[in-house]
Amino acid sequence: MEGLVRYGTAGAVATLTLARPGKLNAFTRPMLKELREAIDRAEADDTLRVLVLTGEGRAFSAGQDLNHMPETSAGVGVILEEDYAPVVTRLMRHRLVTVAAINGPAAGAAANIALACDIAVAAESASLMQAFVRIGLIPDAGGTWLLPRLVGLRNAMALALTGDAIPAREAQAMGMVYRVFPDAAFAAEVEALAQRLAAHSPVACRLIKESLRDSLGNDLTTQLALEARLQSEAAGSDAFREAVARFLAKGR
Ligand code: LHQ
Repeated sequence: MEGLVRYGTAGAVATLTLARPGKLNAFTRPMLKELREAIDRAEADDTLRVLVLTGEGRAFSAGQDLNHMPETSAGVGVILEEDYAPVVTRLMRHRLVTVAAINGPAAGAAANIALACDIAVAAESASLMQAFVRIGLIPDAGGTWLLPRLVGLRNAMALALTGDAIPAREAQAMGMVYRVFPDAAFAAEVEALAQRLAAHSPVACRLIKESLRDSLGNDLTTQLALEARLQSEAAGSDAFREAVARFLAKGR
């Protein structure tokens, strides 16, 4: 470990902090390896419920470090498949509820890694940028798959073709970000949100994630059947039984 991604826990919340602040947390291969390992470490820890991904210093991340580009164009495809795709797929399929805490600019692949988390929140001064077109590239790290689904084809096209930096409030209006918090309160708000999520039934959270992710490839009939199956499982959980008992005990 070179300490390019910090790993911390507080109760059932793991926080992964991209930690190359002098380089705006831009990604290198060793850093992506550390990120993958940290994501796996959180997945394997049964005491955890929530994973928060954030950046140290003034940026979330500037995306791929342009000083550490592969020497050949074929090499670009290799690092996308070997370094970026495993991060995106691990985040999208993670056992924990994943929260991107976008503390500052999130550019290129970093924006799309943030979007791959279950929930994204942003500091008021943060921004998201599909920077790729500015350097003659297409969105990667899952961007071409995620963007049309999150913001619709019309916005996805505009984001990708302009490369505009989208301020947090506009990103929220577009559907890329759930909540925007004042900069001064950001860390505390993220912590409060994470702890609140961590208190929810892990069974329900797992099944919510599975049902919503799977819906993207399902028709309505398939999805209704999936809901029936997964809801039966949720209804068999202690969390459901206890919540109903509490409700009835109040005499309502
Ligand atoms: C940087 C970077 C950076 C190195 C700022 N690299 N130094 C994956 C795999 C393989 C191939 C290709 O693609 C990909 C996916 C990608 O992620 S491609 C997209 C890569 N990212 C970008 O193109 C974003 C470039 N950066 C920016 O647009 C801005 O720097 C942002 C919006 C991140 C921040 O803007 P500011 O707050 O105004 O900061 P700045 O521009 O002044 O940057 C500060 C320093 O950081 C500066 O260096 P200096 O020595 O002048 O202080 C930048 O050169 C350096 N830096 N991004 N990606």
